[in-house]
Amino acid sequence: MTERVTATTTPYTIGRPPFRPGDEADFGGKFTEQPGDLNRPDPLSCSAQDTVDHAVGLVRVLDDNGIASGEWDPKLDAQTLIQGLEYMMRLRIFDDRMIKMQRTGKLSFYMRSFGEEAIAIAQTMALETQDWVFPSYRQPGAQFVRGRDMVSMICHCIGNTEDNVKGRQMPVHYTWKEGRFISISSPVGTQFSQAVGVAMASAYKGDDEVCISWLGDGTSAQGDYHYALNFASTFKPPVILNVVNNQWAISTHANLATGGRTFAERGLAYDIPSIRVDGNDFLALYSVTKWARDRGAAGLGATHIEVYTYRAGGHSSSDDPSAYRPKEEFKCWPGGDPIARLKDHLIKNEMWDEERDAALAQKIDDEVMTSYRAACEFGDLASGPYPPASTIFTEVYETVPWHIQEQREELGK
Ligand SMILES: Cc1ncc(C[n+]2csc(CCOP(=O)(O)OP(=O)(O)O)c2C)c(N)n1
Ligand SMILES: [Mg+2]
Repeated sequence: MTERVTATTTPYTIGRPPFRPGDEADFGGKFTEQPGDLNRPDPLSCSAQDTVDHAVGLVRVLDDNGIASGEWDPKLDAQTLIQGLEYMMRLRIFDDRMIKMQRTGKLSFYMRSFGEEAIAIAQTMALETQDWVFPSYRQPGAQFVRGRDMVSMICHCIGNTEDNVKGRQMPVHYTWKEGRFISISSPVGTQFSQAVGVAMASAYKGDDEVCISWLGDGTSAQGDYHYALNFASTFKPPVILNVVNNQWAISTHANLATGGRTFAERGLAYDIPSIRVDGNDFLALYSVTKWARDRGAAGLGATHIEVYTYRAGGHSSSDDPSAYRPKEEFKCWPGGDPIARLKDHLIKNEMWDEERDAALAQKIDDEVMTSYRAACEFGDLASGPYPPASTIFTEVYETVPWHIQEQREELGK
């Protein structure tokens, strides 16, 4: 899966998407990499050099038949696995409801985690509650793990009177201090250097706090990514830096974001242990993240992870992916569906069954509907009410600058 597809119409070769609309997408069926291919180095003595194979290979735990094996198997108990499955199902059902709200004019914009549910959920579950989460818009699921109230999340997406940021952010650009979930910024990539900086501060203070951050394949082409890696390499703070390679940055394919073989490999040049992991394998994600946390907490510095996955849905509610990729491309992704894979694993191990699964889906659906109605009581995009215009001016500056004060007076609010 690491072979690059290149265009030869230029004097040099540049990456291009493997398939375009009208092509029959085919990723070769299954991953060639198998669970057990890669060892699990001792997290407390591992160097970047020890992860050369991990940066070009693929850490997997679940095989294509839902069986877990290999040194990376985290051997989680049934309760933890079922909890993970529940969070992932909640995220998918929640996303579907939010998209319906967007299509019916109740909120303005939305971004789903479709196909990538395991990432924020398994990785946040592998952390401790005091750890700091620096997400992109594709990891809202971390909030479910940290216990955020769903009504509050929907109120934010609507930007109504109960929105905790009072409509100042785009929908899905959550911020949630209580859960140590740092504000998502619209300019992509800022979170990486913020995570490194907070991790440096935690280490300096001697706190047992690790930071985790995610950015996308496209975003990793920006300077912010390299600044963060350079500081992480130099100061060795407790931080986990994930590049989520979901193949696409809106309509630009991942092959145009790096000239290297894999995204993970770039971390080795910074002397940071770097691992490529199957992003649709809940167990592998959990295990690699726990390993990285152990390193960070022991004072051994950063871990760089490429999370290898596929963005099954559109980039956002404003995007139509059929314009740039085959419609059914995601159906042949070798990593499959992360929810179906964990469910299958649980059923094979007699920890779960179809009846319980259907009952859980129904319970979550009811919970989402009830939360949606409760949130709309505080206002929706179509009919309001909205936060007052005065909130443009409040709670941002401790001392309001004169020009902002002047604008407020001009508006008369
Ligand atoms: C600095 C900056 N440039 C461009 C954009 C517009 N934009 C938003 S998301 C995005 C694509 C990001 O793709 P990727 O990093 O792969 O993340 P994904 O959406 O796939 O999770 C772009 C170009 C932006 N928000 N900020
Ligand atoms: Mg992407």
